Amino acid sequence: MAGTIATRYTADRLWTPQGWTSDALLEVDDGGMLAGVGAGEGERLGRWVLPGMPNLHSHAFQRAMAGLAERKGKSDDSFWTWRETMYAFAATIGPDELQAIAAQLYVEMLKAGYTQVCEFHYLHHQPDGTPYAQPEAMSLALIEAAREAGIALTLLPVLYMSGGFDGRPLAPRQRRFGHDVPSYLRLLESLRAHESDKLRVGIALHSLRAVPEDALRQILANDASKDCPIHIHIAEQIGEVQDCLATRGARPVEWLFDHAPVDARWTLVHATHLSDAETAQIARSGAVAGLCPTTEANLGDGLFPLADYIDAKGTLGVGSDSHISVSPVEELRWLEYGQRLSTRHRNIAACHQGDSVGETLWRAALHGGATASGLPIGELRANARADLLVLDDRAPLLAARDERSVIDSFLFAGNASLVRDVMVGGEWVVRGFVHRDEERIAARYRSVMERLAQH
Ligand code: NGQ
Ligand code: ZN
Repeated sequence: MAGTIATRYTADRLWTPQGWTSDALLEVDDGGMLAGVGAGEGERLGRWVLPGMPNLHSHAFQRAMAGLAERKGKSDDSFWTWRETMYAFAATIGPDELQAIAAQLYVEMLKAGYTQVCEFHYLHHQPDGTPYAQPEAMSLALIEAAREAGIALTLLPVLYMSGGFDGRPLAPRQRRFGHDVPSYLRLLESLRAHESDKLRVGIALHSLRAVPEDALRQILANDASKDCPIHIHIAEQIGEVQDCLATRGARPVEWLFDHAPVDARWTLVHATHLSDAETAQIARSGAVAGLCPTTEANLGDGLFPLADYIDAKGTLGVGSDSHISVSPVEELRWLEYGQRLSTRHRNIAACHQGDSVGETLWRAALHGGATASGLPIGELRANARADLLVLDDRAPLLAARDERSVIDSFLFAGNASLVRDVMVGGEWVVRGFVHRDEERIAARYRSVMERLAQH
């Protein structure tokens, strides 16, 4: 239900799904939703106003280990050796550390232009696997961090039950991730009590390695999984495809489609290694491909078949995943550059002559990210949440740019952020490049990191 109009803003140029419009009036109601978008005068926002970007994949705690896994190890370094480093780091994080790290990360996300984050959360219990006195303590730390930073959250508590495709038990370092189906459903139910316009609770299945077939069936049959976003890591590494073929006789994406009604509620995170048939199948299903190009590069995953997927009208969005980079600009830039490097061509994401690569990617990621988040975001239209970015129109890089070139310049021509102001749900969280609470949040983060470094 629409509330009372609280504020009227005017954008010199407003990004809409159809392109830029001039002198657009945005009416924001007192619940932070857009009551209407039309013509008229309000408080002037700036020259270039666009929807905030949803970040569809985050493991917040990993922000604090960014840069600590870049030294050569004793064996051949790979995704799997990185994972051991990550597990050791994860073991040091409790609720207070998680809240401090996540709040800092979320401030950085907002300043980079992300206004919603899908948190794929699996650090549930104490390091030895014993639940906290309050079993949802770690999830609550994330909810609180998002509230402090002012970013909207899709919280995806992760079901994690086994240590491999063969159903082997969790390794000691994975024990704190684990649930059985009933305790997982209890966690979901307790978290749903916190839902609001800025907090959605969905479901995450860690991977086909971690969720046995029978548990998948139970979750999908339960009412708790109806009508909410469902995310899963899939086909990120060749080794994973090989193990799935060996134990289940099918490739991961192929197996998933044979065992689950995959549709637009689903986000398939990474989906890097696909046969042509799997690429077409994901595109047809309406599921979102959750691409995390900077992490996928950092971990040596491989390249997603972008051109075929876009040709097949597939839905995609981006995430910052391990947070070695926190910027939708860099994710989209590297999504395109990976393809250019491997095909030795240019302008891969654009389909038709004259199409802009930047606009195509920004528009696609808004739509896919919104779908993955399960909330009315990603578009500045009536009944959507008022999540917007104002670009720095005084930046030299944007001098003399017009509607045809501004997004390409934003995505491909810079290093310093061009995001000047950020609004989430009608509230200003960043103004003039400064987050409303960044000093306190950074100071707390520093002291937590210094304490962790002493152990
Ligand atoms: C994760 N991250 O859960 O944090 C995973 C690694 C795994 C990425 N896949 C662990 N990027 O897949 O087992
Ligand atoms: Zn992940």
